[in-house]
Amino acid sequence: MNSKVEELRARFQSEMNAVRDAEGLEKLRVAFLGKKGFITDVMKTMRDMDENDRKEMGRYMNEFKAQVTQELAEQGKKLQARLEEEKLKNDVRYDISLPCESPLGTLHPITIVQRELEEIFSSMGFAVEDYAEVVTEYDNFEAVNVPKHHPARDMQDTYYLDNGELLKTQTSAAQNFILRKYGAPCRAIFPGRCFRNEDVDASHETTFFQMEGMMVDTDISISNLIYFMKTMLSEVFKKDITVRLRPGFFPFTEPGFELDIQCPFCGGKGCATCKHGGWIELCPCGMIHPNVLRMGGIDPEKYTGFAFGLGLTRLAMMKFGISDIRYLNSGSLKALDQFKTL
Ligand code: FA5
Repeated sequence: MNSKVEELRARFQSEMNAVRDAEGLEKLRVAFLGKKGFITDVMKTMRDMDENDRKEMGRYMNEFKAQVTQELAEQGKKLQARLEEEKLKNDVRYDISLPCESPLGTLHPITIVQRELEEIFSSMGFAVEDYAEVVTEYDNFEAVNVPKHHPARDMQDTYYLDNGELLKTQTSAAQNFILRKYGAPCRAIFPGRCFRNEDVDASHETTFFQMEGMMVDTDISISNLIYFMKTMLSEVFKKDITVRLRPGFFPFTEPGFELDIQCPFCGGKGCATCKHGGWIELCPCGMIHPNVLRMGGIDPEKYTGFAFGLGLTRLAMMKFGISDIRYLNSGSLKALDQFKTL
């Protein structure tokens, strides 16, 4: 009797050793545990046995059945684990042992200059602020003394949303927010992306960056403005920079200026970068208009301040000798890859 079970056990072991996959394992299960399997067959023959033999055989068969069930389950787990291992091995995404061949990225030239400026101004006690790209008409125009129908709006046509908000045309759109946030005295810079409905050419984009700065305190004068501009530009170009102010009109300044720098490339002698004039127009600025201070909750009788709106994109172009603004938004790695070492 026992020999019958041992024969089955040996057969099971030999077939189990030959199993290579889940399909083979399932076939083995059906062959031994299925309704028409070997174990059922033997069980059926037990009906004709006398009681003692039937009991003995029943015990053997129950033990064998338990053994078969357990070994099938264990082998199932092993096969599953092997399958997953194979899958991982063949899946290159998970092969962390492969050498990394993707080239390292680099900071965008504008980001490089922006971070440099943030460091320079932080060291002079300025807070670095951020502001939204979608702003209200009030922020962008009214709060900086450009009422509805003012002709200055024509120069800054932009993209309007259905709800009346717009993509900001100038970082000056954050002036009111900054004045209200800090009150007086305050020193802050706020770089940001600006948008204008512009004919695109080598020096004009529809999307570009500016960096605005403001300083408000008692007795702030144009000398303070010149000092900070000169210090900042000398740091950026790593040499002493000569600046000059020309009158410029901005409704939010009184007086307003265009700040030019003596060309840092030819020292003012004239070259292609300064279009042979020796000077480069770089940074509109001025003393903050009393109306703007008032709208920002600051008493213009007590406080004065300066503001500037540096063309960050143009400064980055100048610093890195980039001849066409369109490279900067192009996503062209050929153009942008050169700044890897900076
Ligand atoms: C202004 O935007 C004023 N808000 C600046 C200002 C701030 C003046 C505070 C006084 C006080 P303007 O439109 O000139 O000014 O733009 C400032 C700078 O942004 C320009 O000198 C230029 O460098 C840059 N800029 C303007 N339009 C574009 C454009 N389409 N593409 C690239 N850069 C631009």
